[in-house]
Amino acid sequence: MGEGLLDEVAQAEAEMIAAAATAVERHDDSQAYFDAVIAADQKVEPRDWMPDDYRKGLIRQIAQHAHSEIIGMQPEGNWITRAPSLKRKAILMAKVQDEAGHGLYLYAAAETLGVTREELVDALISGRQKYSSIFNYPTLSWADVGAIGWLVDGAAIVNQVPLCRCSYGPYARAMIRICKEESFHQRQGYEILHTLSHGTEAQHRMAQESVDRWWYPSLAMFGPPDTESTHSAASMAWKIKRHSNDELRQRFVDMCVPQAEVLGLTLPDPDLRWNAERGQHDFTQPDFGELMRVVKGDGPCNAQRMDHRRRAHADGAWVRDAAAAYAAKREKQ
Ligand code: BYC
Repeated sequence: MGEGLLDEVAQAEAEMIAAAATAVERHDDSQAYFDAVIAADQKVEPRDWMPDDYRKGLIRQIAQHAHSEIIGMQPEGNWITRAPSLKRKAILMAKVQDEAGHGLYLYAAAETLGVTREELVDALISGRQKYSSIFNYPTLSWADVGAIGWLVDGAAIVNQVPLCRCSYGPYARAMIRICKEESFHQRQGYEILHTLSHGTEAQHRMAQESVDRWWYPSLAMFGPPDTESTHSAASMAWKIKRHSNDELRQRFVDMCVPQAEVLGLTLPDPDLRWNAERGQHDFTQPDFGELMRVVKGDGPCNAQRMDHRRRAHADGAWVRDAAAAYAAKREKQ
C-alpha cells in the first residue's frame, strides 16, 4: 500500500475515533456502537444503525458487483453453442448459471440496505451504475473461455476472498459462497488452457493469443492505482475493503507467474521479473487511461452489452408480470 493511502486510512480512522468520542459525549450511542463494532472486527447487520456514507458506499459497491455478475454472463454465454464437446458445453452452462446465482445473492445483500431490486436493475439499465470494465472486452475464441476462468475469475478470487471478512454481514456471507464457486470457475478455465496449451501447435497459439489479450484488462480489474482511488481510504477504514487496489494487483501477479509456467504460456510483459529485495514481482502496470475510458462507456463491447441487457429485461417483462399476478392472487386466497 502506498504511503499516501496509508496516511489517508490513518486519517479516516482518526476521524472515526474522534466521531465516536463526540457521539459518546452527546450520549448518541448509535455512532459509538457502530464504531465499536468496526473496531472489534464484528459484523454490522441490516437493522443496526450505520452512517449514511457507509450505507451508500456499500450499495454502490455491492450493486456494481451484482451487475458485473449479470453482465459477465454475456461474454461466456457467447460460447455455449460452440463449446468443443457436450461435456464442455454442460460445464460452461453450469458456470453461466452460477454467475446468475451470484448476481442474485448480491442483489439480495444490497436489498438489506434499503434499496429495491427494481431500483438496482433500473440503475444498471439506465447506465447510472457501473459494472466491471472486464466484461466490455470480446470473447473471440474458445481459449477466451479458458482465459476468463484462469485470469478473470482468478482476479475475482484475489479481490473477493478478503470481502468474506467485510464488516457488513450480508455481503460477507454472500461472498463466502461466491468464492467457493469462483474457485471451481478458476480451475475450469485453467484446465481448458492447460489442455489447449499442451495440444496441437495451433491450439497452443490460440491459448497464448488469448492470454496476451486478457492479461492487462485483468490487471485493470483491480481498479485505479491507490493514489487515484477515491473510495479506498473510507472503505478500508470501515473494513469493507481489507486491502488496497495495488496490493491486490501485486498479489494477483505473484500468483499468476508460477501458474503460467505450469501452463507453458508466457505472460505478455517483457519487464515482468522477480524482485528479490521486495520479495515480489516487478511488472508493467495496465493502461489506466484505457480503464477509465472503458468504465465511462468507450470499451469495445459496452454498447453491445447494454443493448443485450436492456433487450433481455424487456423480453422478461411478461415473466415479472405473471409472477406479480400470481403473488397477488395467492395473497387474496
Ligand atoms: N470496472 O475508488 P475506486 C467478477 C470505479 S465480478 C469498473 O478504487 P473502489 C466476475 C469505481 O467503481 C467483478 N469500474 O473504487 C463476474 C469508482 O467509480 P464510482 C467485479 C471500476 O470501489 C462474473 C472509481 O472507479 N468485482 O469478477 O474502492 C464472471 C474509482 O475506483 C473498476 C467486484 O465488483 C473496474 N474494474 O474499488 C467472472 C468486487 N475499478 O463508483 C468474474 C467488489 C474501479 O465512484 N468491488 N472502478 O463511480 C470492489 O472490490 C471494488 O469496488 C473495486 C474498486 C476494487 C472494483
